[in-house]
Amino acid sequence: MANSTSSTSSSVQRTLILVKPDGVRRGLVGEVISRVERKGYKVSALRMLQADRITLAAHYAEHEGKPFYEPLVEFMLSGPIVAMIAEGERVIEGFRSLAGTTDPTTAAPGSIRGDLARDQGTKVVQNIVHGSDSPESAEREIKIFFPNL
Ligand code: DAT
Ligand code: MG
Repeated sequence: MANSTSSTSSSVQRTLILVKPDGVRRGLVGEVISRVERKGYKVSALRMLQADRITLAAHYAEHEGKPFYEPLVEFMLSGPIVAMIAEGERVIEGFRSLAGTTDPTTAAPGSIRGDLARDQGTKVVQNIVHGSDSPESAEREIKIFFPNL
């Protein structure tokens, strides 16, 4: 078989997940990890860190110049974050689905953002988690937070 259902082709992926400062402050690290694990993905690396501006500028390069960019960086500097790598078939879209859409007000109930976050009236949306949005982003972002992996 030459298509994607071939038993010899592999769609195992890696994605970068961040629990943002709001998630850490609210004690939701375990909840996020638990949802990732219950879905069946493997957490293959995990670290807690205080991000710095250089790291965040690299991570959020695509958003530089947008109105929410500075508030986003300030928010991400406001406390420790947890970075992890999750692995599994189609984990990139799978985790984006677990996370829910960007705006927590309308993110689907059942998703991390839909269940656990809401608009706080801040300039930047605070929505608990980050998840890579493509294989290219995933590999780029993993290198930023896990340079040896
Ligand atoms: P996502 O995190 O769903 O991939 P994104 O990459 O477009 O969303 O944006 C990064 C973060 O910036 C997002 O999680 C929350 C914040 N954000 C995005 N768009 C915003 C907006 N229009 N106003 C305020 N904050 C925003
Ligand atoms: Mg994004």
